[in-house]
Amino acid sequence: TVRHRWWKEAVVYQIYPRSFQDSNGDGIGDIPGIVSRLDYLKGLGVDVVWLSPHYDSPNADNGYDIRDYRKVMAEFGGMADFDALLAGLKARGMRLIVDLVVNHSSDEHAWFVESRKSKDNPYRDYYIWRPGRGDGPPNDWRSYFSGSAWTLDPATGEYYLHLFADKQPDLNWENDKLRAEVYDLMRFWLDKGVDGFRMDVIPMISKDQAFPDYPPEHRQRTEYYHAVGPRLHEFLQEMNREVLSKYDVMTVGEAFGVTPEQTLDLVDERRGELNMIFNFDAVRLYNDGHRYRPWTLPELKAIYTRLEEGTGPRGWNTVFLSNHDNARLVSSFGDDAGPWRVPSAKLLATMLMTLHGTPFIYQGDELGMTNYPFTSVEQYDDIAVRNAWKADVLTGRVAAADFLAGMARTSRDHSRTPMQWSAAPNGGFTTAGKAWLAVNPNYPEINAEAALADPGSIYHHYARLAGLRRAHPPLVYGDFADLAPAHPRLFAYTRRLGDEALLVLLNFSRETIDVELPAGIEAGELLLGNLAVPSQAGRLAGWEARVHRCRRH
Ligand code: ISL
Ligand code: CA
Repeated sequence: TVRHRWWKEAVVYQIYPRSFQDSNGDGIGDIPGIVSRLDYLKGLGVDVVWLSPHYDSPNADNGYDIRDYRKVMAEFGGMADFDALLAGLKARGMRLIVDLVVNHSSDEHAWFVESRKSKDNPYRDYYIWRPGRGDGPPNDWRSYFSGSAWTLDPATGEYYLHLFADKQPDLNWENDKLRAEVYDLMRFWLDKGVDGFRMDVIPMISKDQAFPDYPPEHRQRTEYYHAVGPRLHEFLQEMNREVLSKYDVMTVGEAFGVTPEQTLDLVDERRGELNMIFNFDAVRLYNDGHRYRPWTLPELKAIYTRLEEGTGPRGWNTVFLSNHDNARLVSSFGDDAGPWRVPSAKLLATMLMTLHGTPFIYQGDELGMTNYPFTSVEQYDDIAVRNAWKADVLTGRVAAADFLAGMARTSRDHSRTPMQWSAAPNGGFTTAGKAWLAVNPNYPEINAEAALADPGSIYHHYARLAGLRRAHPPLVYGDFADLAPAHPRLFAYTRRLGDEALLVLLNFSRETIDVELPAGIEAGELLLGNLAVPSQAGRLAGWEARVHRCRRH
């Protein structure tokens, strides 16, 4: 039997602070802005907020490059604002998890400033330094933001490793002192009362100390090489023993490069590592290295079955299809054109909130916010886009039109445009003339004020789904079974716990379809649908989603 835990029952909402709500008119979202929106989150049915990095940072990668792990980013406010956020959430019965970015720091972190000074500096081994090979870097590892993962530092003539930007040097987890520092900074935030961590690219912290070139099978998708290094499980068990086990907290690892088969070792409750991870298979279905890849429903469904089987009763999954690193939910997995946007966004909400695992809602998806109509490279802010443009387009390797077509479907900036709060200028995000990243021009139609006023809105559908989850334990703890894995349009599944089973029916297309269920399974009472007038039993209208009691005989 599965153990009951608050974080299994929770609905999590991700806030990207730069883009959530500006309170002081500088065009940048901030913590007081978040505090002013806590009732909005409570009304949505949120239990836990995950805050993307709020730490002091020079913002080479919007806060994923941390200069001081114990300081709040000045643009976001100060520690008093952070404390007010935590208190405001707790007062409303919600919890807060923060981002832990410890595969790398900023090159402006005091440790790195010291580390690069000399080969015998006491902080030298906080980072990963190697001499070059011939005239070049130590090996063929590549940065996820284009180019080599090694940068030559003139001060000592050695290269430092950075799997991300050159301003994000990788920390050296082989060093006991570094690990002790990380555990210390974790305690700092836990002692303040935060309820856990989302851990950035955590499977990449352990590196093969031979630093070999990529094995041929991992040259394309290098994340499958960098994840799960030789000492990963040892480090995570140590972190759990030293820190996590002493608090009642939740942890979710960003498991870029971890397969469903490798997942249980990270989240098995007997092993004492993490509670859950983000598996990337679903969210990356349409995104093949910045190129759009058409995906099919049977592929998506197969991923959920594979995760169910891979994780089993002693592990736990997450459910998410968007975040600050991916394009918008409704534009990627639904249909954001005209009349289909609202029903398809509600269908996706229904799926996220009824699959087996803790659901993560990304800010703005509860409004059905869409991809931004980017047309030129200058409109993008993301370092991933800007570096790839230089590395691929300016060198003639990729045609500009192809690059832009790919980014128009996959760029991270689609999800980073500001929240659309109202029909006021800049969507009510800021009173500044200009937000740090342009607001989507569809804000007069798509905004929170309109959603709150409309009982049929996507926002209110999420709230009803959160209520349904709370009322029906099978939606949290029940097994998942896909009833029609090969069907190209229908996703039909049951969630069963003991004698109680629910049936979820989703039509991933504009066409009306017949629901073909296996013998012995029937739709019972309708608990929640996404259309004002649900279709008759046995049918689903275009993008219709329904949750029924399940009758079996
Ligand atoms: O989005 C990507 C590249 O455009 C991914 O490769 C992404 O970098 C990867 O999923 C790791 O993401 C996390 O770490 C990065 C940071 O840029 C992302 O925002 C973060 O979620 C480096 O800290
Ligand atoms: Ca601000």
